[in-house]
Amino acid sequence: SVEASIPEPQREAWKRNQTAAFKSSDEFEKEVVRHVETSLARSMFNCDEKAAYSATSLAFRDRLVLDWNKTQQRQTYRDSKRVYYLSLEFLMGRALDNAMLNVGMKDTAKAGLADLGFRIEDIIGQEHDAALGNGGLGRLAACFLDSLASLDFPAWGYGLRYRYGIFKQEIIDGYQVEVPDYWLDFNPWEFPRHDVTVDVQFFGSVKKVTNEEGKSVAIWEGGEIVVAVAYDVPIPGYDTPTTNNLRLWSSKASGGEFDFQKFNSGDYESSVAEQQRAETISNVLYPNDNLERGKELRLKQQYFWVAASLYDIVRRFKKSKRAWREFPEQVAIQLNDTHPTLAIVELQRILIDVEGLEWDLAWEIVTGTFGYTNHTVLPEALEKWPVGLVQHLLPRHLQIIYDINLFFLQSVEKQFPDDREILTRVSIIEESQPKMVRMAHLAIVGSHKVNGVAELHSDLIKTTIFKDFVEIYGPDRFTNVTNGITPRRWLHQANPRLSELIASKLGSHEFLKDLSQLNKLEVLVQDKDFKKEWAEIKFANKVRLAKYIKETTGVNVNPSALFDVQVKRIHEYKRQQLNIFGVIHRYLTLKAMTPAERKKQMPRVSIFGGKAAPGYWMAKQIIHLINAVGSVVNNDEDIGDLLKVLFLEDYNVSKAEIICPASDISEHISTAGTEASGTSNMKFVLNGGLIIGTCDGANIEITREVGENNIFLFGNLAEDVEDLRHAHTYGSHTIDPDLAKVFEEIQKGTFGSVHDFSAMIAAVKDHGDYYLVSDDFHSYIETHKLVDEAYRNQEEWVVKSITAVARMGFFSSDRCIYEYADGIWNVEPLPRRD
Ligand code: T68
Repeated sequence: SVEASIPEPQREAWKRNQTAAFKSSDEFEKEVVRHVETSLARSMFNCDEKAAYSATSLAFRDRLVLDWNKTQQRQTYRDSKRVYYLSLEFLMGRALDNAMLNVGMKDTAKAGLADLGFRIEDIIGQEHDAALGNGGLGRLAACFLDSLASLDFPAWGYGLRYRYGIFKQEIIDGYQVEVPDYWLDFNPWEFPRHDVTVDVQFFGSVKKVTNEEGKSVAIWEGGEIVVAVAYDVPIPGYDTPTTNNLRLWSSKASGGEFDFQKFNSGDYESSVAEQQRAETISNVLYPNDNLERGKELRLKQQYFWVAASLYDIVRRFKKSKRAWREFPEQVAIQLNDTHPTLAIVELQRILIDVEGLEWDLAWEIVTGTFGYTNHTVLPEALEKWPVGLVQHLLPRHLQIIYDINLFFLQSVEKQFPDDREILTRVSIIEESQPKMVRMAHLAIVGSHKVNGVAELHSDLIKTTIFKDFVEIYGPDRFTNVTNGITPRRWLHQANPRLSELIASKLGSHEFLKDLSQLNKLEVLVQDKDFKKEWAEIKFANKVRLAKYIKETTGVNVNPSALFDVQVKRIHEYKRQQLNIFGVIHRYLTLKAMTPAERKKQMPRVSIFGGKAAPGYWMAKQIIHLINAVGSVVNNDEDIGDLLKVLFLEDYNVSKAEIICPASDISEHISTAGTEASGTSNMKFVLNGGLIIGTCDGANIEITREVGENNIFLFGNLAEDVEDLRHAHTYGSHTIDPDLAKVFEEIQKGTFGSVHDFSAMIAAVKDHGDYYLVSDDFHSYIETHKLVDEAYRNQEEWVVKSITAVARMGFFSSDRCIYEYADGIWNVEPLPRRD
């Protein structure tokens, strides 16, 4: 056993003194007070909510670390295969509530904190979100970490420790303003590992030399070194002692604080400048979602993180003293999008240049190790890097990329001897001006599996952007793993009352680990008391959101109105513009009615939230229009409670936890074929909200599961999009008459800023309506009428809501992890038995 490594006499002393986790609220209180007095160096007379939060978190962190130690010991001792999830983004949100629930100690903490004079909700509310991500891709990584730990998989996440996460959004005069998110002033959840460092090389040159065996080898020399320092974040599983690790790298200059030579020679400024340049690498998260802009610093971030992570993974493998061939039997690495694709090249480099393996064996190891997940078909989001930039920053890697490409194209040529075109199409190097490295092609060639994130999306990548690769490798290299969400955070934590109601009916909380058990709720749809309680919980959640809206915007909303929510990154393809045009149409319709007619209408609250990338001008105009419409509609006395329009500032994970449980209907209305999956669609339905959506991404599978009667679908299908776009450009393009009226109203100045909004209108009227806003407008409006009608029948609505939740079991991220483990990683859980 592991213990045998300590000699007998000392072993006793260690065992006797081992730290024990708190078991009662008394013991928890002791820990909190100790942390206030020692770790925070404060007295009990000076303990505000922030300090109480810090001390509570430290008490829980201590607990997690004890579990973390044992989990890591066992994984090392058993030498089992591990999964490494490489993601440039982990959108974790708050950690304390999650840690309390996952270790099953929230009630204990609540009692202890109450004893000390605090309300647990206030303490939880002190925490700053860990917002190291943009949107769905980063949140998916966070849900996967929760599932991996909860299911006892030996798994690590690897990412970057950005000093600044996604910016904080403020709305000033209706416009988005970005404020830096400095979140690290006190972060109790991370452990700096100043002893775990990796030197990462950049720039320099390559020389070929002949070694003693007469073999030509490449030596990469010169350039500069940046040091990667590890920061570890414990990831607790739900209802299991398994605690995994998220390792985030931070950059610092080599040579410590600053270059002493330069310092001593009097060049103080340049020595500090060098330190700052090194630190820049992990300074800031790029705030674009579904867009790549080819900035040098971004490529530096990618290589810095990939090189440090691979060094760490290889170092761990080498300790096992196994043969290199066994590497893929011990290590599975998943690439979250193409951002970590350089890992493929880096592993090949380590194996051939550092470890001296033959190319072919090395390449077999590499492809056996990696899997690649694609998250988008949007052309502007596919990563490409100028060859010249890669050459400059990573000269040896460019050579290896060229060699990978050469061998790949040679085999394609053999397979398709009469087809020159295919070589141009699939080449890793795009022969453009300037030449570019196509990261998706490199990721496909270097992986044994490529997956999309919902059925439609996985089919689309096979028939469009990666079609040639299906011809080359056969269909088996491509697979689908439909996304999922963790029910721990998105049901149990966000909606505790609903979670408890379900647990009381199912007899336990087991459904939180086996979400398919929700289907046992379906027999209860005729149970009057159950339906009543179900409806009461939704109402209470709406009251809570209404209170939040009042506090943050000053607007009073009626919690009995139909809450209609669209919260996600602002993007033309996600079509918030369609939503706000629809809202204007509703406003005009109400205005045209007599007061008697108006009385018969269903009151609505239209809620928007989401960030626009700072450089995405059109997205910012959409935010502005939503706010402009809100200030007119919300102050119109003819309208009153019949329509309110809100834009909630700074949408993030912790706000999603308040918003998702409070929706009646949420909007997932992307142009068909553009949203790879979507995951908030799943969060809303799991919380008893229904969906209005297009036949896109996971909406299609949600429909299959919950049934067509329990979802509101509208709009053109993906298969028709191309023809419609063609017709806009080459045929006559008529705008939907109701939409034309909306445009006229905007252009009259009803919502101010005619000039600002003209580009949004022109995109539809004059520039080909790429996102099919006009084509889908009529069916969108008609479908909203159906929503209003359905909502009138509250009895039926609740039945739909319960039925939909009962059928959502498939969308747990636990199911995703089992599919990845089985079909891509070939790993097994390693439960702890203590
Ligand atoms: C999202 N992608 C997809 N990208 O849009 C969404 N992009 O449909 C899907 O559900 C989700 O991934 C999970 O699979 C993103 O969120 C980004 O945020 C991003 C970040 C950097 C560069 C490109």
